[in-house]
Amino acid sequence: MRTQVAIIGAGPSGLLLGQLLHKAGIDNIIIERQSADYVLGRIRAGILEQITVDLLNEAGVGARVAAEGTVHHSIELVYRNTRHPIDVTGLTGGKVVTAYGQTEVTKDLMDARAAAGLTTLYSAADVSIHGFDGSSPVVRFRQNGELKELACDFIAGCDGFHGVCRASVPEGAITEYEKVYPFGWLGILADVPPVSTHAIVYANSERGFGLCSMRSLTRSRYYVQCPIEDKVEQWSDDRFWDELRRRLDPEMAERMVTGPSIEKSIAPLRSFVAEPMRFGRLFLAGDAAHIVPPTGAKGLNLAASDVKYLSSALIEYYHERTSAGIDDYSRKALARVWRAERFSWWLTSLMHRFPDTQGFGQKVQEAELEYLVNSEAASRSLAENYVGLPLDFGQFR
Ligand code: RFL
Ligand code: PHB
Repeated sequence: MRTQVAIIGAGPSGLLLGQLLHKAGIDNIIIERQSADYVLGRIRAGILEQITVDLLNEAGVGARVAAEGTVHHSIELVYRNTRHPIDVTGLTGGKVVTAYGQTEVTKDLMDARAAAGLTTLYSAADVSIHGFDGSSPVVRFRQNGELKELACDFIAGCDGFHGVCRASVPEGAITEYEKVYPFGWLGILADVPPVSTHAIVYANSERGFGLCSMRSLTRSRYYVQCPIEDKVEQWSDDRFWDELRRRLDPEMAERMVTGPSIEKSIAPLRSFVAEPMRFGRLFLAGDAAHIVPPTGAKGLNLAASDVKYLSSALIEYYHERTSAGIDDYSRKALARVWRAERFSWWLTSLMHRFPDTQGFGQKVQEAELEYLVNSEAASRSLAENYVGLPLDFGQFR
């Protein structure tokens, strides 16, 4: 088998890259470890920056997000059990974010890929990558017990944090920066109307962080900060609803509709960046290269911006026969990655209870929140990061 770009991983990064390259006439094959159903069953992100929605349009899959996504013009911050709206659209000259689940993004991209007759090899075992430091990279894997080989010009490592691509780079050629947070998020999905349909609610409380999000007008996604060692079995639905209510303002707590959960999981929180994002003919994109804590809703959006930079660079390579774009990919992508890392770390630090921040820490957080909601400059800084900094931000200054 041979293709121009071998893409490892059929998450949002890999699928979006495949679609953008196909639109530009560049041949690609995706190799995915899991089955398509397994990939679609993972409940993850829910908030899309306009840049991400624009890319979905560019990839030809923007119709359903336009019809079914919910546009948000603000966010709500809760502290001392009082709610404070931040007018994100007013503070950013008209920008918005869209509530639309990662599962739906993945489904739209998978459907478009199938409709275009493009190859995705699911349930591929023992995937390994070779020769990316030379001119003839190869991907080897096993499917239905049979050993297969895919020759290509380039490999795109879109295989997430635990993937094989970053791990295949020789030690010493990569620098990793990491911060692990001393708590997790317990998330539930429930078929109840969201308590807030016009804005995501972020709550700082003495009992820990709480978040109210949505997947549709009839499906809610809620989270509470929990000890990292907790197990899902320790959290009955009743315990979850009771805890979330206690972290919100009384009016919202009263109004919240509860019901049985249809998914419940605990996710660890981590900040991580691997530098650089290119090694010869291997490029890393999305979670394969970096992780943010979910507080800023940046993970999926960063995956999308990496893919925008990478697809443009590869298109330039094939159409104009210049390597300038691919040579600059890592620098460009990392500049945006670090801005989102900073924002996600800051919002995580501001909104959570840390084991070592007792009374003083809580007071300082409240003082900063007070400043944030009362200072236009501070609110604007939050808003411009939340909607997503421009793709060329700071590149030309
Ligand atoms: P993904 O989605 O992890 O996809 C990688 C794909 O690669 C496959 N794979 C392999 N394939 C072949 N060979 C191998 N050796 C392979 N190893 C792995 C995997 O099966 C998978 O299909 O990475 P991608 O595409 O870069 O997308 C990134 C996003 O998924 C991620 O950033 C976000 O979901 C992060 N994230 C959130 N981001 C947000 O913007 N807002 C959120 O609210 C939010 N919530 C979350 C999240 C991530 C979570 N995780 C990781 C558990 C909540 C959770 C719980
Ligand atoms: C989600 O909908 O899952 C979500 C929304 C906003 C966040 C994190 C997660 O900041």
